[in-house]
Amino acid sequence: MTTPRVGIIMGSRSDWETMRHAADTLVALGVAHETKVVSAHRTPQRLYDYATTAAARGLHVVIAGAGGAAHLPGMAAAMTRLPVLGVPVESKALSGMDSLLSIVQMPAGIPVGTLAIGRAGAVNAALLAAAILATTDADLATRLDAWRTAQTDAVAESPE
Ligand code: RP5
Repeated sequence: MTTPRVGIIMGSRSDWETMRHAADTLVALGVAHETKVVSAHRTPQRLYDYATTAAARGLHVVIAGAGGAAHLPGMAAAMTRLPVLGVPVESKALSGMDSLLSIVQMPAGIPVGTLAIGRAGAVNAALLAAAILATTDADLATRLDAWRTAQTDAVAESPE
């Protein structure tokens, strides 16, 4: 078993429909990762245990997705020095604006790298995590470059 280098956490199983895109992207790039439901308000002890042991367990980056009053990324960031990338999950009531503002407006001192609302944010969080790891992993850098080249090649010139 390869030690996970990226931890994907989310506040609820209902977030998986969004966060699975982060996991799928890491699979495509060959980045070992783990996924877990960790709620800041429903399972605070699970969050404490996860965040305070993340670095020692070998994780390098944490991707945290949550919706509504989305304090999971900020709380996780408060308890680990690892980079935390926050994904605002699209909420029913406010279309994810609540999630976005909850995650992005961190007071100075504890940063959360905030991505876009929904699937785009989940995909980009994984790409950003891979880019961070690629600074010290030449093989992954090659795979990431190839992924981007494939994306470029897939863009048709004609709209029809
Ligand atoms: C947050 O509340 C979760 O991140 C989720 O986006 C939202 C709703 O959770 P459920 O009521 O669907 O479990 O904690």
